[in-house]
Amino acid sequence: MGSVASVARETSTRRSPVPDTRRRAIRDVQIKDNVHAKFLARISANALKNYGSRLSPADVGLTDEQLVGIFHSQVLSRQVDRMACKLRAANEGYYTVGSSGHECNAAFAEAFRLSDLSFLHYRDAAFQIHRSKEVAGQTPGWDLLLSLAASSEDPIASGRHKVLGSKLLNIPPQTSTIASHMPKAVGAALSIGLAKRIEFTETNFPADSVVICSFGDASVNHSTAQGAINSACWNAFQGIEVPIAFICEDNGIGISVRTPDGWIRSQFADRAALRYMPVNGLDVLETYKAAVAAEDFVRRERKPVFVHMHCVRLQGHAGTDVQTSYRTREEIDAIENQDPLLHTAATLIGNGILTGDDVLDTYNGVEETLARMADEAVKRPKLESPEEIMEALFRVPGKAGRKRRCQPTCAPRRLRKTNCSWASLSIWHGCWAGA
Ligand SMILES: Cc1ncc(C[n+]2csc(CCOP(=O)(O)OP(=O)(O)O)c2C)c(N)n1
Ligand SMILES: [Mg+2]
Repeated sequence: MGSVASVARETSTRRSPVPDTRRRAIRDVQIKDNVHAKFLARISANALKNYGSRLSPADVGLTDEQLVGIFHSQVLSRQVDRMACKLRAANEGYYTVGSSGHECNAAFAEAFRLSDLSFLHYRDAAFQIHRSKEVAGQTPGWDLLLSLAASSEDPIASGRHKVLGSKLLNIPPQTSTIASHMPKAVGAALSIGLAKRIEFTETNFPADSVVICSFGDASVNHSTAQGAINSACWNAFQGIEVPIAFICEDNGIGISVRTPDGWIRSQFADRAALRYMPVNGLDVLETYKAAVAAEDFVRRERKPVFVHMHCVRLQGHAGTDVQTSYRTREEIDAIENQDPLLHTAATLIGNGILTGDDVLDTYNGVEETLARMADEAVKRPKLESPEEIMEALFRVPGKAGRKRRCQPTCAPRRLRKTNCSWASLSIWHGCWAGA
């Protein structure tokens, strides 16, 4: 145990890691980034022979503008990941688990409704960014930077952890504890039908809402995931409404442990009361097509669907991960060559929607803007004391001028008599996220 003085020193270092006078502009921070270098080189040289979709936007019912919008969300997500690494290198950021390689999940945000509660995998920044475009005044890039910099102004965790989430976007915040969100998601899906059965109308969600629940291929092995999926199937099997879209983002690995080839398919392709839909999650048009089919099925049938989205994990588990300790350089190179952003860019260029220069302008422009924002985000206030950290968790109603609108026990008496879990009913009631 350190002395009081050393603890105080450590605490003050944590509060203000980089004095203002020694701050470097984030844009000047250099990081090793092969994926970025390959993206720039291939777009600049128009070396896109191996990239792009066999489909056109019209084939899947997307306008050119919609596809450009999805690409922009993918680019912003990618550049946030790059900024996270730069912030870490400058000792200004505290989290580098990114979304690179998973960016086609933006297609699910396009296909589903804003009012569909979405319990997201921690690699779903592109989904959140894309959904944010449906609500005026959203600032997803700024919010994510505040979260990375652990600022108390981060709107979802107030500087406690980097999490995705937004009450306005109907994305309940998640911890990084794998699969922990899945029982909540199933509970929320069950509560949609339950609310109708008991004529519970105190909700802002439409009666035909569905729930989205995404997760990784290794997370599926967690007992929490197994229990959640089993529970969804068990209920659906006997005709109970469980409108949930499970999206398994299969990048073939969990930290450094490989998922055996065919494992996910073997577990979920032929399961009672679960519709299985595999998709190439590197191809944004294929992904959108599958997302539309899944959305249509789950909304109409009110039964669970399992979308198996094959993707890659670029840049390791986190920016600090040394992939070479468990993968050969050849493997890493082959994975980097499957960058979904290159596929989307090639699709846009191949369909005459954007030129290579347009793509580079978007990519570089987003980076430039984010870097300027990052310089400001690191200066925003941080939590200063244990009391501040705990304050939001144990806030006394009415104290500090901010009343909690809902407590776990606030549900009407008739709901307390049901078997439905409190957590899912309070989610359905709309009182999560400290509202
Ligand atoms: C309950 C729990 N156990 C272990 C971990 C450590 N952990 C973090 S991510 C991860 C692997 C997740 O892999 P996957 O589900 O495939 O998602 P990916 O990171 O590949 O997208 C593990 C084991 C954790 N966060 N929570
Ligand atoms: Mg994985």
